[in-house]
Amino acid sequence: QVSELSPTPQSCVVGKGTYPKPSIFLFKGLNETDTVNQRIAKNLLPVQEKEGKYWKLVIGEADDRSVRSVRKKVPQQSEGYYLRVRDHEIIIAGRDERGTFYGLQTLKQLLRESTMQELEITDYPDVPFRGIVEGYYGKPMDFETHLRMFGYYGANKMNIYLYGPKDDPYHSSPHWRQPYPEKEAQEIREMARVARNNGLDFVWAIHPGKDIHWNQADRDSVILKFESMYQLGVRAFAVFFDDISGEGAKADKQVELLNYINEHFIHQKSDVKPLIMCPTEYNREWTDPKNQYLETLGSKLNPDIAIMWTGNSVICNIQQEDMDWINERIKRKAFIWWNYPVNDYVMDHLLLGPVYGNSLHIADKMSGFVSNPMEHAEASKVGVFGVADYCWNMEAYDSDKSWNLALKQLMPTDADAFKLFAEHNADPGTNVHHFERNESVRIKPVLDEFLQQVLQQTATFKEDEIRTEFENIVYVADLLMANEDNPYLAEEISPWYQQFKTLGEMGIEVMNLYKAWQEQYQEAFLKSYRHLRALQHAWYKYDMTMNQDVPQPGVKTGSKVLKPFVDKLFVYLTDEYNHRFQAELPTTLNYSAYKLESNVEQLKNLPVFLRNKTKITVSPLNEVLKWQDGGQLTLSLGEAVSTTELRLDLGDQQLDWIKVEIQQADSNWTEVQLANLWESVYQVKLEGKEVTAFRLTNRAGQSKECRLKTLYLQQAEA
Ligand code: LOG
Repeated sequence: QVSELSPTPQSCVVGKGTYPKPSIFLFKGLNETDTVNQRIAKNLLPVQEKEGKYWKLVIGEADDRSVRSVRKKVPQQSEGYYLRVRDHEIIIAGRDERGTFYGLQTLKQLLRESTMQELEITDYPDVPFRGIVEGYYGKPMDFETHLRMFGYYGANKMNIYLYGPKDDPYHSSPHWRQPYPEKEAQEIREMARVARNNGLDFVWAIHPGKDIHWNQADRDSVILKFESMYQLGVRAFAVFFDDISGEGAKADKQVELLNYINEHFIHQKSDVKPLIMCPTEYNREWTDPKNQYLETLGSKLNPDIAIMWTGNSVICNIQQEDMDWINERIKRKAFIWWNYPVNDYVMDHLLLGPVYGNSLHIADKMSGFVSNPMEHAEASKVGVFGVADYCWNMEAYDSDKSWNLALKQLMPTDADAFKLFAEHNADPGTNVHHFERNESVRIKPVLDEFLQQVLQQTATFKEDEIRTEFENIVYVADLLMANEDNPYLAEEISPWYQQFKTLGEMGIEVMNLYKAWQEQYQEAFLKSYRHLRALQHAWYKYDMTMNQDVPQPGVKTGSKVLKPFVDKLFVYLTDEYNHRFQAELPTTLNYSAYKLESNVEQLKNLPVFLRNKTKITVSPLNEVLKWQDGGQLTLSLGEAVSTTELRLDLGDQQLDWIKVEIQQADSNWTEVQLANLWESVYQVKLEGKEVTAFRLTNRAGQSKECRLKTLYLQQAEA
């Protein structure tokens, strides 16, 4: 029972006594804690159940009279608490009010059980700031979702939430200088209030670096904006300089501004938390020793300003030596911005696997650790739960245990079903960050072995196990689609359930195909073949029509292990069949025939999609693109495609430095002309030309910094 507490307490000693769960509390010391804690305490038990013997609930902070008897047991660490359950008496003594708040959260979890266990918990967090940075590209969470999430973050003992969605125009350009319109302002006021009631520091971040001027007017702009946020009840602030280039990216200028804000705003208010900043070189891969960017921050930035850091690259796992490397440079403990489970670079995938990979021995090397979620708030709870557990008691963190608990809480009535789904929806697929997650871990060795046996034409053993896996997938997908535990979750991810079902059906059918092949039963083979073709078509259609309004459109599931297995087996068996019976059954899959090649580091692994069946689209890049002189991107189409236009937006209004060439059936390259449509949007008119490939080259004679916002080739209507 107690093993299900999360985050895992530092110490929990269970005694012998077991008691029926309390139905009435008699409070002691209630008015010695703060109003938030009072409200939580009063709501612990439903009001209607007022029958039976009462339990005494004693609450207070270390120095309060009410908890005098256990004063020495309260941990010294801030936000720590001591909780004791004995026969009909519960004591919660916090080191401070936040500590008491956490004691109450633990009690809430204990009250979910059917009985009360005698126990003593001594508990405190390892990492000082633990929480969320809503810092992704894409649709910011809506107002109600924010309020709901704050409850979840607080219940998992996170204590900080940074508001910085890239696509909020009042957080970043164009409107960072202006105050929010009335409606949004009132929403932020309410968000700050609800965050506080859930034990969270609500940090409002500004992202001014795209067009800031390093002068007094813009120093005032930042302070005025902060002041307007202060008026709305915001008491913590951050300045983000990520994903910018040019003038805004200069370390000494950033330092000057930040120290100024610190002195003239943060320090002027007695109730505002220390400032947090996100640097432009926020990961090691992007640091250029020549610039001495980090060293400048380290030596000149006021030591009470926290500096964020994503690790060795944008999305990665963090080890001890990585922490030492950055801390040495910035002369303080880095504040980790962990880009997981965010999926703004692979929006067709869900990241639902366990939280793992970071060292369990780095708690004392960081000042904070915050997770950047997916825009799917509910689905992100899987990752958030793990992060909260990891940050609280790092050395004791058990990623699988934590993951199981998270899944169970998210979908209590179908926890096993949800787990099977999550197992097969973990990896982001091919991506520019080279970030990978384990997927389909349980079944992968079985599939690998089976496939090998088939290919080597030796006896196969595990067909039943594999078939059962796919049958379970179909079964589970139906359960998930009907499940009503969490309507928000269903709203976010139901397209993936549907696609998961199709994948299960394909799996079953490919096993039928195998069986027919083995038994040399031609008619059955053809029947399975036709069904597989139909399922492949359904998959493709779904991928082409659902979730289209995002940078990486479509719906992918099981893309690391299951889908490749099904495809490989299908192609192999059909080829064999064709060979033996001189048949010509097509084996073409909906694999993209498009091939992107580049010698520009950041462009190498970019996914390419067909959007709405007509636009051959290169996935945009979130971060600043550094394109070296002569650097090239080539997209081959695999066949001649009749096209009407090529569209290009590199965030640059003067695109004279890009050479665009197309290749036609004669395989010669011809240069074509870019015409400006508006702002930084450019077009090449192709007027029905049959194109087999196109390429872009930087001919500036120097390296260029730009953004890859839009790049697609429009096909002519068939
Ligand atoms: C952005 C962030 C984005 C994330 C993942 C930081 C500091 N900035 O590449 O807004 O959600 O990566 O795509 C980032 O991570 N840029």
